[in-house]
Amino acid sequence: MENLKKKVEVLRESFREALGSVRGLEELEKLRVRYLGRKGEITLLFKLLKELDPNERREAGALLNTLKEEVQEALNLKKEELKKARGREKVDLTLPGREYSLGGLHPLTAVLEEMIEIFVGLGFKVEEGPEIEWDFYNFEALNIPPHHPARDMWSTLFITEKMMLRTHTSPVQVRVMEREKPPLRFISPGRVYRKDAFDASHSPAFYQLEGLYVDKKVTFSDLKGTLELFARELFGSNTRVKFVPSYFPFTEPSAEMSVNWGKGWLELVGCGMVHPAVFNAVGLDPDEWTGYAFGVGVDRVAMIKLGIDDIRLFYENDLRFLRRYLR
Ligand code: FA5
Repeated sequence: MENLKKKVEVLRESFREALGSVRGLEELEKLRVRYLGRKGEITLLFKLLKELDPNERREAGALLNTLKEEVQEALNLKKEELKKARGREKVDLTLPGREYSLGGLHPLTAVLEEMIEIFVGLGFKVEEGPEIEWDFYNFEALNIPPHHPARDMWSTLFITEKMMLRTHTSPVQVRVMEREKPPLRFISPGRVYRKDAFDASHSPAFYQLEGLYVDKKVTFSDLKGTLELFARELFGSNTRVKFVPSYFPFTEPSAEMSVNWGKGWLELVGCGMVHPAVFNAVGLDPDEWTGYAFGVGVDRVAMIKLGIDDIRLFYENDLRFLRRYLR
């Protein structure tokens, strides 16, 4: 009898241990067979009952039954637990992995950054100006008084009578010259707005990159040389450019630089020598200072660079288009 009691204790202990390390339903079934199966350890103990005398048999039987029930119950509980866990963790290992996109630069941003790098390499600093601008900076200080016909060329959205969405980056010229004494050499990239048609080569919101160089004895050849160099750096050393006389109220003489892009010439840059009236507006003596200024159409540059013939592609946010130019 004592012997049997000990065996029951040992079995109870070993079962507990084994149950603790069960990881799945299959293992659990094996455990059940090992203890309660036809040849299971508990089942075999019941067979020993015969060998005991009748008095002891009762007590031993009760002992074994308790053990059997305990084990059965523990097995049932564990089974429920494992089933629940399996429901929670239904992992389909055949599913393809999830793709996380890191994103990239918009083609306009990428081209703009390349342009900035070229000018920084030539010694230009980078300045910023506001997109909502005063009439004074966008027009008046640039020698475009009220009712000047040039205002029609740059019609835009007005916020108040004196405040508007800037039509070009040239107001930054005025802001910097008001603030700092020459010599000055900077570029200023940014977004500008116009009441323009949305067609293949025009957008009502687009990007410009302004440039200003003010020093003593700056000449038109300095301007030409710099812009030609810029075009060749950007489009390759065989690039052909041409300067055509033009008119801007804030430069004199004025020109436009076009670049040949295979299918013809595209006007990319407005430029010229800083007009004396602009120097006067910012309190610089036009007899002492000279300068050149230019404004590059960033979108047009990007069109040539990427071989695109419709500016609207940049603003449609069609991922199939944008992905082709991700860098
Ligand atoms: C100007 O805006 C002058 N501020 C440029 C300038 C700066 C001249 C400094 C002299 C000295 P213009 O309006 O031509 O100029 O515009 C400059 C460039 O912007 C054009 O050559 C063209 O490449 C681009 N551009 C003009 N309008 C649009 C538009 N609607 N969509 C896209 N690009 C445009």
